[in-house]
Amino acid sequence: MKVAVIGATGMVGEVMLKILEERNFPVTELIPVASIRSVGKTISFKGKDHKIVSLETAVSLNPEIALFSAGGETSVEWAPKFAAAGTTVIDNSSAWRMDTDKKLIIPEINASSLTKTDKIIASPNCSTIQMVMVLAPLHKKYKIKRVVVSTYQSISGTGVKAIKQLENEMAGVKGEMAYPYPIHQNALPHCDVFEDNGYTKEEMKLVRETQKILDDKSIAVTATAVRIPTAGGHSESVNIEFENDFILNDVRKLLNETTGIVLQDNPDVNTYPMPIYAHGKDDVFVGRIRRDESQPNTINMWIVADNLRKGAATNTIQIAEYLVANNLV
Ligand code: A2P
Ligand code: 11C
Repeated sequence: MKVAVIGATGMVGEVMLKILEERNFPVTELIPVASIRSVGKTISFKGKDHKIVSLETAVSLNPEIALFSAGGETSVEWAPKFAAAGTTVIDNSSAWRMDTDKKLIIPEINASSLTKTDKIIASPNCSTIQMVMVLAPLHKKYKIKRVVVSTYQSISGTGVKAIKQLENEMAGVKGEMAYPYPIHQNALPHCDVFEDNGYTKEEMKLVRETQKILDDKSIAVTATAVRIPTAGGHSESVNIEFENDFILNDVRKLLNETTGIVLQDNPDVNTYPMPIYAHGKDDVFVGRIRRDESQPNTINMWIVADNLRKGAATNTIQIAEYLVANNLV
């Protein structure tokens, strides 16, 4: 496969390259793409240097697959150009997720809906992926009525600028700010921009993308997204109300048996998911599973995943793997 990685020098792009290597994705030719600032520089892939090219050059090279992670604007403009040239685009930005003609895919859940005609495929937002990985098997068994989620999101979700801001603040150095306030020793109830309804875009992604992936508009979701000064992954406190009652140990067993989920739930020995353990891993970790004693058929849990891996690069590459395995490219 001729594979273009759009945004190859970015935080997610770099992880994409690493994962393509790790999982031995059948890359016969790699086409790394970044902004004009980076064209001509080299990146290393499988021990060899590769020259970064422009988007124009990449389209003309006719890759079979293009993995996009260079921001929404680049995807809006360029994904259709690649698709028109016959390339299958898998897009990690928010550009196409809610487009009614585009599929929003978490491979473990809904990859079977993909066909050869899907030329632009969207990968969900990081905080959505880790939550819906856990919600999907529970919805199937107990039918979800309502979800209340609060996130504790890593600064790596914002990009290099945010990591630099934290480093500067910790070193007491003045520098460019990724956030409107200090992030060191702070918590910002503000991820992405505010919408007219008073929620942030990140919060509304959790609502809209969940309903689309689970193909069920009746699931009520309400979210509060918070940025905290951690680097390894996003954490989420999730309260789920079901139509039907459950036995706690059945829930644990179901999640433990679900591919892509790791159960870390033993309070007796302080076992629960944390970003420092999820960092660098492709699984979604779930723990602190307990009955919500304030109302019937309701459960609380804590979900953690590496936002740059399963939340972004890994999910995108798993979609590509599914396409290759099923002869859809
Ligand atoms: P560059 O490194 O040349 O700026 P991050 O989200 O971590 O900041 O990374 C964004 C990625 O998207 C980088 O690889 C960046 O390249 C790339 N990028 C940003 N703007 C464009 C653009 N207009 N065309 C192509 N790539 C872009
Ligand atoms: C964050 N979820 O951590 C973001 C990063 O919609 O793809 C990715 C933004 C997106 O803030």
